[in-house]
Amino acid sequence: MNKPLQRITQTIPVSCNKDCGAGCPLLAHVRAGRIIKITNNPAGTPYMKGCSKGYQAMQAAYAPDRLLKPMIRTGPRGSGDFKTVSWDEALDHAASGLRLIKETYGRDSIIFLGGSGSCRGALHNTSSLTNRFLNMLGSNVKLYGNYSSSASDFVTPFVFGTLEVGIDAGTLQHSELIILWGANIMDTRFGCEYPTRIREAANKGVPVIVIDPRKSNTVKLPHAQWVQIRPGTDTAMMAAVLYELIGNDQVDYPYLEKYCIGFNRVKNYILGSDDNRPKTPEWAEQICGTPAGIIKKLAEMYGNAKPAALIPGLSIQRNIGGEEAMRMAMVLQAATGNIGKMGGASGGCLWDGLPVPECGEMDTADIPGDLFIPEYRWPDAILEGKEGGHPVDIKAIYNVGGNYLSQGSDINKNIRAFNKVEFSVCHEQFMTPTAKHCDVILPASFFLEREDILFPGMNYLFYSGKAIDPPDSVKDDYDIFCELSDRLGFPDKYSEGKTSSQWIEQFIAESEIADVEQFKQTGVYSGKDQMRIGLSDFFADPLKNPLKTPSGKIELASENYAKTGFPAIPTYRGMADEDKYPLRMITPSSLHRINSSYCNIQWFKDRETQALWMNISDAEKRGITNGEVVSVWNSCGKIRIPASVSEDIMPGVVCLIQGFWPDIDDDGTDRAGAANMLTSTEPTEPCMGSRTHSVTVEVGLAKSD
Ligand SMILES: Nc1nc2c(c(=O)[nH]1)N[C@H]1C(S)=C(S)[C@@H](COP(=O)(O)OP(=O)(O)OC[C@H]3O[C@@H](n4cnc5c(=O)[nH]c(N)nc54)[C@H](O)[C@@H]3O)O[C@H]1N2
Ligand SMILES: Nc1nc2c(c(=O)[nH]1)N[C@H]1C(S)=C(S)[C@@H](COP(=O)(O)OP(=O)(O)OC[C@H]3O[C@@H](n4cnc5c(=O)[nH]c(N)nc54)[C@H](O)[C@@H]3O)O[C@H]1N2
Ligand SMILES: [Mo]
Repeated sequence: MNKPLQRITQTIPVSCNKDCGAGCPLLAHVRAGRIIKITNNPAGTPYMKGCSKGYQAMQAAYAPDRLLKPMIRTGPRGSGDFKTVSWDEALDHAASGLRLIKETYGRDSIIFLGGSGSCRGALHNTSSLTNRFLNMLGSNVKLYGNYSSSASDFVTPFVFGTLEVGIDAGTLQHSELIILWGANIMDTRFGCEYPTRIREAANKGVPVIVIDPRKSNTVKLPHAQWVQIRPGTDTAMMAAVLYELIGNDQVDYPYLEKYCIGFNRVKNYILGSDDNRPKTPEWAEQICGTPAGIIKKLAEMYGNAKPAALIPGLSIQRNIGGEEAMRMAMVLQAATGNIGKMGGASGGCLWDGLPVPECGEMDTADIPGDLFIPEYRWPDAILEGKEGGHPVDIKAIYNVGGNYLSQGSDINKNIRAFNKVEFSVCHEQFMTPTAKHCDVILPASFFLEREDILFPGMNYLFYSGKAIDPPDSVKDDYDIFCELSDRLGFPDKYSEGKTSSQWIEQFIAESEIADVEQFKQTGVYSGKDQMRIGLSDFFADPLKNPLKTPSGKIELASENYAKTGFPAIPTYRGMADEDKYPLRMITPSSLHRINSSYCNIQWFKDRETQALWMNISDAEKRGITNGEVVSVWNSCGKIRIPASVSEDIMPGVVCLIQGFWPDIDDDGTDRAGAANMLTSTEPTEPCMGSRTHSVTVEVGLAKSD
């Protein structure tokens, strides 16, 4: 006899479409149309493991505060006063608003904010779908760079001539030493394989050195060693490590000769031949707050271990001079001969650092243009416009897959920018602070509610099936854009007459996947080689396969880089003059959120309380005890939250985990602990990217209300 339908559990392969390297292969267990649990997908390798965000994703899909109906704003921006309307009314309103802006101010007056919401999909990709739409509308103004990796993306081609400098995570099984330099891999994930691979190495007894101002969860790995460092001073410590390697004769000169140019110029800087200031561990101790003896020990371990993988987090480049920290990490891996070797690494960003299997994806229909604004400075561009030297006057915001009133630096400035534009549209799943400031909100589906192909940034493709139906009145971003395109006069251009599933079929047909049925059934397609190391052709034969740098070699000194106005070699820069408050603040990510996503979801909220991490000595100086409510302030803003006082963070540094939506009271104080109340939009140069870890603050006991 057949089982009644409600007792049959189906399993459907799904894959988190999130910005943490994403693409963990998972299985949704569905009974009577509802997900009852999500587990790892056994079709993946045992190294592919999800995290709480994937296993509990249904908590977000079924959250009571999901946006279910289109809305139009009725009260002042930010008030949260909206009326629920029909889809027709909302889409008509959005289309006519955009048309009016375009006709009144020209096509280049609309800016796209967001994109990271679901940024790994071939089709349901908040970035490419929105870019395609705005390009077809004729809007030409583009944001360049991103909050994540601007400095790294900027410098890597100067050194290697390419961004493809990563490794497959499996190659770490050959490492004799892993240095996680500002990388909290166990929480701040770079895809689904790194945590298990690094844990495996640690379990085997491979030393894992974690260089971080705070005791992150990664420090809790077996045999892990925590090296404390003041934020933003990584270049200085790296220079001192190199000083030691040179002095201990642990530099691989034949390797440098064969594969690199410019080491002698770096060496002159390190030895102080140019500026009379040798970059000794004692010199670095003053800057980094790390005892010289520890720096010497680190250099000794590094010089002796072959091969060694120095893996930088993106945190080290989200700093003033973050460009140089990335370049110096590459110099270290070159000096020790660890680039291009199994078990080594390039010293560059691991993320998305190698080609992925061939597969079709949504075309953004780019149009040539020259109106570029650095993403980090979008609110400045809106507030200051052409008069302030920006290329355009922005009059409208199109927000999809972003929550920049929480995540963009300087929330107060961002609110002013949102209040200045004449029109704003948002596709969202939740009433985020950003959605609250928009004129039209269109409720969007969740990744579990639609079919897609995922690019997890490894040599894999994942298929993510539609596990559940979206709530009745919720649409996919793709369908929303199709309907708007109809209204704005390019009906067939956007969709090319295809439904979502027809696009997916097409992308798979364009892919290298031979067995489509198996791909859809298992959810996993593996590229051929899972043990790749970036630049392997070059290392196999540097003369036959030169790099795309001017010299054809790895450029540790780059004349092209010098044209940006900064030295050809990486040097330590220091903090900016305006950063005058006594404590440095870092704002890293949480295991239980992806940026600010899920910060409103009860299951995730229950697992983390926001508090300001503070060292005991800094707290004592200010008369603060553990758990007391403190004010944290600088020239950008002010927050009030409890202090968490311990030795888990080094003296002189405080830490506020990022990704809490601000809750700003009438006197302008945030009570949620939103990190970006205190960050500034002053970028690191020349990349014009984020410097959210180069922030100073003061802390004091909050006066009771
Ligand atoms: N769980 C989870 N995973 C994520 C994300 C998330 O929100 N949640 N976000 C994803 C995204 S979008 C990105 S771009 C990446 C971000 O990746 P990262 O930038 O690497 O992440 P962070 O958590 O900011 O920082 C990593 C560690 O560096 C430390 N740190 C901070 N400043 C410094 C510094 O100046 N020097 C040194 N040596 N250490 C420092 C922090 O304390 C933290 O433990 O992570 C991705 N992965
Ligand atoms: N202080 C500080 N600030 C930071 C950082 C830091 O380290 N410190 N990290 C920075 C980094 S690296 C990044 S990448 C940014 C990220 O900042 P954001 O791009 O703003 O990322 P989220 O906060 O995750 O917001 C994504 C939004 O997209 C929505 N969403 C998810 N999926 C979909 C979908 O399919 N369709 C639609 N329409 N919406 C969807 C979610 O509900 C969520 O509100 O934050 C940056 N901000
Ligand atoms: Mo990011």
